[in-house]
Amino acid sequence: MTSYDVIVVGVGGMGSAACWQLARRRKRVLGIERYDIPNAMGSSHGVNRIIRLAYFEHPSYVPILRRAYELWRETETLAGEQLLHVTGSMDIGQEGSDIVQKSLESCRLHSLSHELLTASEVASRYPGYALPANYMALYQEDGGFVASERAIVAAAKLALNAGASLRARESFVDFEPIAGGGVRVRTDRATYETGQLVIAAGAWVGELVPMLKSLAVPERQVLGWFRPKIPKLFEPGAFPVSNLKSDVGHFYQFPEWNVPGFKIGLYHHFKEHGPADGLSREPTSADEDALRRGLAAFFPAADGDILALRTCMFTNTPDEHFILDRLAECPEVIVASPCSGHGFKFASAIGEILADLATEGASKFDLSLFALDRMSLAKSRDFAQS
Ligand code: PYC
Repeated sequence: MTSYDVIVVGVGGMGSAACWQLARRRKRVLGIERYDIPNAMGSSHGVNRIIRLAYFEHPSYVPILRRAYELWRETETLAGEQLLHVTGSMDIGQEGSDIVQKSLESCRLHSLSHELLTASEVASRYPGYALPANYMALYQEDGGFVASERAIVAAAKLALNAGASLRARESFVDFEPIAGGGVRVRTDRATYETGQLVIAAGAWVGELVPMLKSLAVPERQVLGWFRPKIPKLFEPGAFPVSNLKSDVGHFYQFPEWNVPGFKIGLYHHFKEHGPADGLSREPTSADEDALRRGLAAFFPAADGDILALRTCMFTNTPDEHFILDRLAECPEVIVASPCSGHGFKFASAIGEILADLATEGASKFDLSLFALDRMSLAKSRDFAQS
């Protein structure tokens, strides 16, 4: 039976980075992916994902984000391709809103340069934004986006070049601890032995690790690209990425890049939950209408013809923080990646954290926010049923 130092299940954003970080340490690593590398079934396709430092979700993410920026830069140097594009980022809400306050808290705690802008200041700097007068924005200059599909390709190639084995179209079936240490991993094609098992299976994690079913719930998400009526307002130099919380939804948006159209998403779109393979990948006119509500309210100059709609998956935890921990029942198994829709930007750093956990037994980052035991199972059952 073939044996490895580490097997990584899921070669998407986190898994590809983990495979590379392990292979560059000269570990025998196998990455297993049930679809293709890359693919359009998971959580990272649709061209790009936002990256930002002023983290309104929690200030504890900021040190990991700083490392993620460094590693994205290293990845692009080694891959010979720009992956991280800095446009500046804005967190936008009504005056006194949580999103702006929490983003400000992260900036102050971590000494991040930032500016608070009124709606009219935003309009004069970035005229693609048409915010109501009672809105304000926190601008942070380091925000931007990562070319997510290309980043997976880059990490997978670096992993292969450093000696990793990657196998696509192979499905994980189950694992069992081996008496005396290690884990036996069964797939639909083979059985392997490994010292450590990293499960970075995104929206499939709850199916692969049944105890996580109620803690990591897949959700259908839709991204839309629309033809701007005034294209120059939505070019990367003219339009910072943003998260905008409003009475009509939490929208997130990008300048036009790489494919035609201004890109917008509605966070927790229609709150459609279910098994990852059961959620429809087919976009509908109702999906388009939901995104157009954001265009009409805040980006009227981008409210042109529809150019593309893509579905992807979120994997939500009850408190929307990540899971990055070992399984108490089998400590050789490390789980990563239920990221509640905001994880891709971290993939470069999470790859390194997973490699540190698998090879050193610890990370230099405080991972307590991501520990499994923070979530009581009773609460999570309520969450799974809601
Ligand atoms: O991290 O800014 C973000 C984001 C918005 C929607 C999904 N992720």
